[in-house]
Amino acid sequence: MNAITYWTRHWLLLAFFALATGIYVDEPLLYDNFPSDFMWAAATSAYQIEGGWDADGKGLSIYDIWMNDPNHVSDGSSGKVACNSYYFYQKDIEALQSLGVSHYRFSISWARVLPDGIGRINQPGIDYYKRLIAALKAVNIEPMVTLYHWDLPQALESMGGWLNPNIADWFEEYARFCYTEFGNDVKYWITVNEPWVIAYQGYGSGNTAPGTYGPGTYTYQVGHHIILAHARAYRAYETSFKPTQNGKVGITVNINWYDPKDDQLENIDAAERALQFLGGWIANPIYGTGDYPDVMKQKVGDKSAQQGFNQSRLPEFTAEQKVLVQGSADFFGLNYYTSYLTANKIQDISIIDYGYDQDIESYSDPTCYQSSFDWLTITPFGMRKTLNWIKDRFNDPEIIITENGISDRSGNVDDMMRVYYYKHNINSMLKAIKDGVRVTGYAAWSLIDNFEWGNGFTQKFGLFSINFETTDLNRTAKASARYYAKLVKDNGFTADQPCNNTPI
Ligand code: PNW
Repeated sequence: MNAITYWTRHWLLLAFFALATGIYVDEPLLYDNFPSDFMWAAATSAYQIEGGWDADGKGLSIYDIWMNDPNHVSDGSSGKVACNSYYFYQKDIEALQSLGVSHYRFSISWARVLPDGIGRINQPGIDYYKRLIAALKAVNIEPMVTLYHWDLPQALESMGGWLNPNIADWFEEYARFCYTEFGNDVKYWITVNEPWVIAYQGYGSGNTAPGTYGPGTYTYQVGHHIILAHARAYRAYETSFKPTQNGKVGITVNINWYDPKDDQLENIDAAERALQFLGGWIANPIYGTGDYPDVMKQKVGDKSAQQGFNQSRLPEFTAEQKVLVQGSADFFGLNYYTSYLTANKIQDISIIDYGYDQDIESYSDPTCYQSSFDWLTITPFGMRKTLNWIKDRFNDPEIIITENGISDRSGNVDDMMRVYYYKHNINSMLKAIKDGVRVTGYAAWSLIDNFEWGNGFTQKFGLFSINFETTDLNRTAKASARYYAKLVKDNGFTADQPCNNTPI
């Protein structure tokens, strides 16, 4: 039997087996390269790594307050010290250097530079980010900076936080301040990380800071204010900074993939609806029509009426706001982690909740590998599908993957599951690029094991491990760090690795 016949038969058999049993089968890897200017990165966020929670005049953020309550963290810990990057940032840079990445995605702690959110500045906080940026550039690593990764200054929360429409003014002031201080050295800005988490968890379920409850009302109002604040920060850059600084500004949206659980039309529609509620909610105003997706306007509008509201719980953009918002991004930041199966399910009308507004049910495919997080299974195929979906729905934007990664609880350095995750997700991204999706960069989440919000130090996403029992908090490379470094060095997939030169 010649090789072609062998492989054809092999794949037919595998496909038959997969269809007959419903078992998920790896797609063959594509051995090819990324564009030569592709940006490789690793990512972190301020509260999760910096520590120095009250150092040198830093103001308090909503997470400093929230994490003071040990009931809010599964291991009773907090981010007071975390990876101590406020003092140990050189250790992070050494880790980045050993990966060979061209970019580092980190976030600025708003309260570290503007302790009250607006007005008064904190020079030592500014100096910290200047030292970090200078040290990165000294070793040819470009900063990719998130302005807001959830740590709102408490002084602004005391005035209503993201529920106060004035947040658009406050955020523009903060953004202008950062462009002025750091903009000569920063070419990629991400305004807000994952509006969905802020709106639905922070001000919806109230499961995370600031812990405000309003799942069917505040959620949409906060989403609205985030979109407007983002747009103001974008326009400020466009008019006052871009001509001299020449950078790009985008926003990061978290989208997981939703497949229909079968080929029934109502379930196909349900999967698209889930994607529109999760991703389209933020992306359609900015990258699409300047307005919320039709399916959201219709579902939330109809339900609001039935529930006795005199207007939709989903706010409306004025004509002026649509102009402000539409096209307010130079790239699309995507955080992609996992995929779900979806079915249509008409939900109880008495429950006023963004989740119930969607009339869906979704669950993880039990045949996929499970991480240590219940929401995260390994579904690399969803990466390619999500990227193509974004291209098709939102006018073919430049896309930067700003997060992608997997957690375990052991933190072991022989982390085969993470190697598998990165290999197949990055390969799926490569296939999307070959499909014609304009992906220009990729950031692995995360550079180092860090403070995973309500799960404290129990969920580990790092390419580098940290023993949090020690005071030196040294960063130790895991097998995944070595795997990622090779991928970055080769700028793609080569078939030269032992045990890795077969199609699977
Ligand atoms: C991201 N989901 O949040 C955040 O940007 C990071 O700060 C965080 O450490 C990382 O994911 C890992 O959790 C997400 O439910 C939160 O699909 C929830 C989801 C996805 C991302």
